[in-house]
Amino acid sequence: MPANLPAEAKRKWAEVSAARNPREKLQLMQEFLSFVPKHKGTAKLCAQVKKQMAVLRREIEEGKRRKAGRGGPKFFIEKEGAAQIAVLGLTNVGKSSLLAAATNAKVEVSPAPYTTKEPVPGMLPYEDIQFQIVEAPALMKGAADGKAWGLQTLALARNADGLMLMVDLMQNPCGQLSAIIGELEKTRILVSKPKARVEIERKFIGAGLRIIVFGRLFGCTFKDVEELLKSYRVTDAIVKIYGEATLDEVEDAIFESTAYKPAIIVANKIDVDGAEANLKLLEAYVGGQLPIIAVSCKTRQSLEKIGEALFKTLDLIRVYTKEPSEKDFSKKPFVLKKGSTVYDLAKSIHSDFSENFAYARVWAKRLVFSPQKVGATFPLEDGDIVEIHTK
Ligand SMILES: Nc1nc2c(ncn2[C@@H]2O[C@H](COP(=O)(O)OP(=O)(O)OP(=O)(O)O)[C@@H](O)[C@H]2O)c(=O)[nH]1
Ligand SMILES: [Mg+2]
Repeated sequence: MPANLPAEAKRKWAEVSAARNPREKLQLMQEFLSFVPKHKGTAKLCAQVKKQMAVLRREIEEGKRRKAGRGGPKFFIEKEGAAQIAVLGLTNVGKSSLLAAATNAKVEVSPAPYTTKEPVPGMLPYEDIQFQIVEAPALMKGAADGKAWGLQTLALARNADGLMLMVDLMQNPCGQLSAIIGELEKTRILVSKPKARVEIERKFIGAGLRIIVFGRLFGCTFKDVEELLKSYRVTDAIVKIYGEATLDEVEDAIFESTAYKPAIIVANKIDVDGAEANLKLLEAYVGGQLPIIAVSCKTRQSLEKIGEALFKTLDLIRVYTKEPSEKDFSKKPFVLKKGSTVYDLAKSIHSDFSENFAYARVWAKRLVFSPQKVGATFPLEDGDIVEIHTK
């Protein structure tokens, strides 16, 4: 990634980021590319932007088809529940069977390849929460290069909160997994935690720029980061830097190019002969890098393990709220990221709530006495009960 684009290119990218309409975005990306000098240092960036443009073009095409009443697949699925999980796999691995067996979705299961042609959502219950599981149309080699609906499936994966990589234990599961991960990597979606992570949350104009370094900057100073962001007109945002980040990685985040998605592997068809041996091969291949759940959608073996694996891998916690005037806490928890504070909870309940926050009372097993009066920065854990008091 180059750290030396001309000023007009950087300005143009600021316009791309601000554009909400796909047509306008596409046009601005085209203009952006015309300002980028073509050499080795910018080749990766150009390829990435062109891929984003290809996805936009398809989106526009689909929109037109739908307006014309000709239907066509709908690739965007509104998020629901604790998190949206995209189910990715080659054809016939049993993605629809999983939705049929573990969720409320109505799907078509068939031995014919490429049966599912548009994403199908279903809710998978886990204790007192639900995950939204979305079957993505099958991946194939070449998906990232635009084969069939590959780019849309990958865009769906990029938008999801987590991934389920599904393989068939009747076939060579290692080859399938490496094909899926290969296509993901080509569109710069990572399933293993990168050493550094940079999140840019854009804010309304006038909000100002806040940079929070949780980890450490590598080979650059805080001021370098600030200047780079400003040169791209990222002036109203909260930028969080985790791990050991270089200036290149900050620039990557500006282009929204590298995304990390927590993932679990679901190895299906454990009921068939030879599946156990294939599972051993898969375990050796993965080497503990990602959790593997061996299941059978046919016999329903171990399907109940999926919810817990997702909950753990996505680093989630459940927090129960209580009205000051009421005796009982709500049975429906708020689902937050591990490491969230009372302030994050207040914000997710209502933006007003965080502004008028006075103090909270927390009931938790780990506290010596409950409830305890706490401030906004109090770190929450799974199972905590919180009562928020406003000014
Ligand atoms: N033995 C066995 N067969 C299974 C299992 N799960 C799915 N199948 C079979 O595998 C075939 C494909 O299943 P689907 O659920 O349609 O697969 P898919 O991944 O959704 O496939 P496409 O949408 O076409 O890409 C069907 O014939 C299923 O009956 C399982 O756990 N065990
Ligand atoms: Mg299917």
